[in-house]
Amino acid sequence: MNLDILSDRRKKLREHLKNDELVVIFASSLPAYPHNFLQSNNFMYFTGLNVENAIFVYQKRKKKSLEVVFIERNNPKMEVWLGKKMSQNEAKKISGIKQISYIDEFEQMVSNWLNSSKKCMINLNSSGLNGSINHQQQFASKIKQHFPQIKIEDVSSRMIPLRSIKSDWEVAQIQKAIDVTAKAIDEIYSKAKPGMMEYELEAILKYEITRNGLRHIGFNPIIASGVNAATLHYDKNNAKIGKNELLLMDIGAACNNYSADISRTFPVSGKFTKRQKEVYSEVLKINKKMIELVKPGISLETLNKKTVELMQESLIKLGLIKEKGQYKKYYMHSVGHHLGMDTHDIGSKESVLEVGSVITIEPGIYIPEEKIGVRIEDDILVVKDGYKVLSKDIPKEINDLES
Ligand SMILES: [Mn+2]
Repeated sequence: MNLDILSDRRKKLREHLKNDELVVIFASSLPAYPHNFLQSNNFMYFTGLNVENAIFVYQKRKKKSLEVVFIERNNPKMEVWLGKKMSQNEAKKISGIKQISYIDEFEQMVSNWLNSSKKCMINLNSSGLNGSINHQQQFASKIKQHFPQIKIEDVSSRMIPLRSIKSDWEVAQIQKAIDVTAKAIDEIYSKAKPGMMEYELEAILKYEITRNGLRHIGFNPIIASGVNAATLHYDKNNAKIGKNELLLMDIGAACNNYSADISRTFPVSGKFTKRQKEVYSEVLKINKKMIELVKPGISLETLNKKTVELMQESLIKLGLIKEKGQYKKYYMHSVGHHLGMDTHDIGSKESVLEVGSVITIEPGIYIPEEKIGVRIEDDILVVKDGYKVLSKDIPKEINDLES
């Protein structure tokens, strides 16, 4: 990764801080076997380091800001088991951060900096009162005990203005994730047959993603046939695919922590029934109309309202509802979200789109009593004169899906 990209991000962070404010961002820990390590997005964003148990510290100072990464020391006795730890020099080279210290020095050094701070921002990653306490939450409660005068804040609010506008490099990572997902979808289109298990298609997805050079998926894939497609977060993927059923897949590879998020729905037997075609056509029409509305200055909220209007018309036309107010029975989610390092990326629902925003457009109609669930989801980049569909090459026309 280009060192200029990383140092630009840290410079931008500086613009969003007051003097002496401290930012402390913890890397992910190494998970238990299998070691499918996925770095914390905010840590990755500023350091580019794929190293576990590290900590990034930033303090805005009048002249030159403080930038330090703390990493684990190499333990020669453990080398034969786990390999060598990243060295200070390697960390310096990859991140462009000059000061690399060791984790065992963290508490003493950070105490000095806390002495001059009024506020400390941490990637708390709270998982609620019933979740386990992570390292950063332990650190936060230590600060509360030793430095009760310091205000602690979650770092997310400072990350929104930085991460919600994507650079060319970031768009290229999302595009790569989409292109690999597209290859997997092509394979699924050609190999899916009635009688197969949903997880066989999940296996094709994971095989194609790995074979094409990406090691992570963005989120648990949804491969849902028939009535399962009407369960929004279905991810059991363990049912047998019936004859004449529709299959809804909501899937995405990840490239350098940037996720694709694509939904496609198709007839596994190769032909839509008359009713399936009616429902699919309405969703496709709304998908296209909503994409055309994407442009700088429009808010996700406005897009949501417009989608509801179109849905109400379609659901009445399909004979599913009589009054507009009943639409939630068949369409109950929002039309899209920001897409980036998190599949549901940071950014509020009220946020107004800007050049460089990346969002999803994903209308859907779900009719469990007819065993039909249809969602068509594309990934859209906001550009100066409107939109660019990053997933435009993934077939969604009825003719293409039937051939
Ligand atoms: Mn989505």
